[in-house]
Order: sequence, then structure tokens, then C-alpha cells
Amino acid sequence: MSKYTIAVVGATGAVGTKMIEMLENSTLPIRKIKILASKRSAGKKMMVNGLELMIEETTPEAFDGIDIALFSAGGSVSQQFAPEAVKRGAIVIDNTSAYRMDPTVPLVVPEVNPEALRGHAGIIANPNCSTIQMMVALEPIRKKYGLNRIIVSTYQAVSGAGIAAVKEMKEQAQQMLNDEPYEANILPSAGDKKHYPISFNVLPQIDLFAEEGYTFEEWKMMNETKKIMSDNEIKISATCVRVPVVSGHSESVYIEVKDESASVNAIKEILQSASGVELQDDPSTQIYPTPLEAEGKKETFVGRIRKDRDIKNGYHMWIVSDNLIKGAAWNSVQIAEKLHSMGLVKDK
Ligand code: NAP
Ligand code: 12T
Repeated sequence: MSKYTIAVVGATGAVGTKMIEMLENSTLPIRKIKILASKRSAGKKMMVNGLELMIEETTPEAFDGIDIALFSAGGSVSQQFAPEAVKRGAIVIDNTSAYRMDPTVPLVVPEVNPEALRGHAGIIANPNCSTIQMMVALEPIRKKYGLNRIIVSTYQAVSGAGIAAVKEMKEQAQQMLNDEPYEANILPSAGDKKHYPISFNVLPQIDLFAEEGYTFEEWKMMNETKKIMSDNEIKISATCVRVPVVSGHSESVYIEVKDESASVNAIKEILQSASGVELQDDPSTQIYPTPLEAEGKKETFVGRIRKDRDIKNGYHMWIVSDNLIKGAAWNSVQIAEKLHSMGLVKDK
């Protein structure tokens, strides 16, 4: 059996460090891991699988001899280097939004649409963190009862915006507790003009504003859902909100199923045996998912399942998962494992 040389681009970042962790525990046959970042980190060392590895600068030549490249260093880095990696024979699994809506690029959640991998032309896109966990929970329900409509409000963790954003939140919290002056320089979006503190606050903006008053994060959720579920008819609207949580996105999700035979108990039963899902739902003992308890886990947790009081076929639920694990690093490594088990990685 072949063994793979795997590159992690953005290895020093919030997502990249988790990718390395997931690779260390993966069933993939790995010959070597190569860690790439910007010029700033080149020459520094990181421990990978008990070995001290040197971080290298991301250049076109760095992809010579690479079988699989996991990208998580921002959209512009993917746009610049993913085609270079593919040219050199690597399969790229891209965690940024650069290629997600490209019709030639599969957008994959392994529990939902692994077959889409068969059509790949070198690049595979990892969906947005908020989309992934919602797909894992809703696809088993959709398979059984069909889905007309989704309305989602997110409660997103700060680690989704990178290591610097988490550092800023902790500093603000410390300063606020000490009654000291504080600054806001990153959130809601590093690329926007105005900044708000996230500590002891809630911000109804993730990423920049785009068309019709929705933010890009909201558009990503709406567009990616239709692509992953291969259903352009599904009605979906999203409101994406940042909360002062380090890791773990939570979502309040309202759905309308097609089939009138659905019930709360039947939905619970489906989720009980769904792959990648853990049902945590018992109001009588206060069992429901929280982001702190989901931290470090690969599963998507679902609870608070209720029937809407007024809308026939309407259900509400609460979906939680670690945004850096299933939302990013684990979904990417899981895609690599699927590519391997489906025989889709070329032998060098
Ligand atoms: P982060 O903590 O800020 O880390 C950024 C990483 O990118 C660092 O390793 C950094 O290396 C590297 N980098 C920056 N500029 C580079 C360049 N010009 N060439 C090569 N490497 C460069 O950010 P993060 O939270 O890990 O997120 C990284 C990217 O992943 C985001 O921009 C986003 O596109 C994507 N992401 C996707 C999801 C998802 O929903 N699936 C979730 C979070 C993030 P240095 O140490 O050298 O600066
Ligand atoms: N702005 O992968 O800020 O498109 O939490 C993921 C997370 C973009 C993405 C965030 C973002 C993405 C965030």
C-alpha cells in the first residue's frame, strides 16, 4: 500500500495546529508530514508525531512530491498556491472559501455527500464550519422526511476568526474585569473599518457585509447548503452571530420537513443512529449540548428538539460542534481518509 506525503499549509494557525493533531491520530498511511506557513514562521520548529519539524515557507516548489495538501492559510494563499500544488500532482483539500462555489470543485461533508469526491479535478473544498455541523445533523432527517425550509441563527466562537482574535478577546476580558481601558482591533471582521469588543458582548456580524443586508458568512451558509444537499429549491436563511466563546459553534435551527408522518420521537431515533451525530436531549435531566463540552470532540451534538406550536411539519433544535475540529480540521482529514478508502489518491 502506498504511503502519503502530506503538506499542511497554515500549520501554525488555529486550524492548522488541529489539522496536525488530526493527522497524528488518523488511519491514513502517512510517510511524512510537511509543515508550511508564511515567511514569518519559516525556520521555526514544531513537534509533529514526536518529531521536531521545521516550518517551511509556502512556495510553488514546496509542493514537489506532495500527495495531499491541506490548505488553511486564508483564501488568497489558496488562490495563489492550490493550482501550483495540483500542477505538481497533489490533491488539495481547501479549508477557505476560495473554491467552495466553483462548480468544478466538490464541496464535501463525508457523512453527507462522499460520492461528490469522485468528480474531483485536483481541488476539494471543505465547507464553512457553520454549514458543516448543520449538514451533519439535518441530512439524516432530510433523507427520511425531505426538507422544505431551514431558518438558522448561529452563536459562533471566536476561534473561527483565528488565533489573534482569541488573544484579543482574552485581553479585553482581563482589562474589563480590572476596570482598565480596552481596545478592539479585529472583530467583527479584520478586513472591515469598524471594530467592536467581543468580551461580554454579542456581535451580529461575521465576515463583511454583502448583498441584501446579509453578511458573507450568512451567504456562505445559504449557498453551501444548497450545493451540498444538491437542492436549489430548499428555502434557507441564516443569521450569523459571534459570541464570547473560545471554541464550539452553536446553532438554533428551525426546519420544515416535507413528510407529515415525522414526529419529535422519530427525529430523535434517526439522530440516535446517524453517523457523526450524538443526541444529547433530555429536558427532564437538563441534558443538551453546550460548546464548552463539545470542545475537542469530532461529533456534532444535537438537543432541544421540539415541534413548532403553530406550523405543521415545523421543528426546532440546537446543534453544537467544535468549529476547529468537525468545522475545519477533522472534516478535512476525514475527506483525505475517504479519498484514500475510495482509491481516489493517485499513486506516485
Ligand atoms: P490563524 O490562526 O490566523 O492562522 C493563519 C495561518 O495562515 C498561519 O499558519 C499563518 O502562518 C498562515 N499564513 C498567513 N499568511 C500566509 C501566507 N502568505 N503564506 C502562507 N501561510 C500564511 O487563522 P485560522 O483560524 O487557522 O484560519 C486560517 C484560514 O482557514 C482562514 O483564513 C479561513 O480561510 C480558513 N478557515 C476555515 C474555516 C472553516 O469554516 N472551514 C474555519 C476557520 C478558518 P504564520 O504563522 O507564518 O503567520
Ligand atoms: N470569517 O471558512 O470568522 O469561510 O469565524 C470561517 C470562519 C470565514 C470560512 C469566522 C470566517 C470562514 C470565519
